[in-house]
Amino acid sequence: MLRPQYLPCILLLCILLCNCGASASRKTEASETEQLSFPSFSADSAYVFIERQVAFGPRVPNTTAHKRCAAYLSKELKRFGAEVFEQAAELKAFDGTKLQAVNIIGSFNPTQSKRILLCAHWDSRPWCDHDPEPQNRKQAVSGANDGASGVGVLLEIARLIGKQPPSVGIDMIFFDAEDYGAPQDAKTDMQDSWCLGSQYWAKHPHRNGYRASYGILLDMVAAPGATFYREQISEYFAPNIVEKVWKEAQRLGFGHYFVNKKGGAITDDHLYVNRISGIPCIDIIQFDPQSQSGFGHYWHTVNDTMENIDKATLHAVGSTLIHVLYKE
Ligand code: AHN
Ligand code: ZN
Repeated sequence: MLRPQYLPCILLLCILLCNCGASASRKTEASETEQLSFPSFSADSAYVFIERQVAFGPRVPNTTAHKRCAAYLSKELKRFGAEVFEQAAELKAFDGTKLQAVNIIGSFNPTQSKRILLCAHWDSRPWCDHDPEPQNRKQAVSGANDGASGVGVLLEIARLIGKQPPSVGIDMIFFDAEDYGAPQDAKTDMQDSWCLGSQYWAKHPHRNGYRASYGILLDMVAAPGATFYREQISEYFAPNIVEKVWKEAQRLGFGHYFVNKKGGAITDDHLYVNRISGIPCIDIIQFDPQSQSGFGHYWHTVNDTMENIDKATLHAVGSTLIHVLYKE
């Protein structure tokens, strides 16, 4: 039988239990609202954006495929409502070749002062110099993963932003001439022979005094089972952005892709955005400690094709970015 002296305790217990229930249901409501209010990233759509780029052929500067793809990328950004700048420049490659390069920039909500920069390179490498077969090494890379994947993810994000703008302004830059770097057997230290488009943009921003709160670079974001480690140049210049993105990825259940461990220090477009523009910028780049190059087995080989593009990887990267952007 219930003794009256226990009554206050039982009442207290009831109150506590009820409160727990209420906060649990509030939590579910919050995540449901989040699900409803954030657009959902379509990996199928990103896949098609990659396929279209690859269909032009290798996007090597000074080729027809390159010119046609530039027109396609500008047209898509405009279709999704961006203000588009095509920044053309003649850039000198390590071997003296003059590259007719173009950085393609799309601005969403251009009057908003809080801005985030999203970038990827859109050119492809003129040589498969890491191919195990010597006879393949003079061919250009198809660049499905190396180049087209980052741009594909960004075009899908552009499509979603066009339909439902986030509160921040977004600038997308598709950098040219990232992948014309000197092959490893070149005698001198040629670190700055890579990333020519981003070096040019950082020295000549499309708007005077351009600022963004931070930047995110995507490079090789579509290989099956890809792993993205916390890249060291990103950690040095933008540790809080690395933390924010990796934390969001873990929360969404993508911890197998976004490995919470230190990776390599990689010369990529973000280095120049950090060093020259002073905008803290991270790099989400495939890092595979098992492979010889560190960038996966298809890197700079004839196998960087659509067969090695994986929608599950695209989904992990795209969804993480959507959550980061719409929470700002
Ligand atoms: C270097 O190999 C020095 N950096 C890699 C940058 C890169 C090439 N990203 C894609 N292709
Ligand atoms: Zn490359």
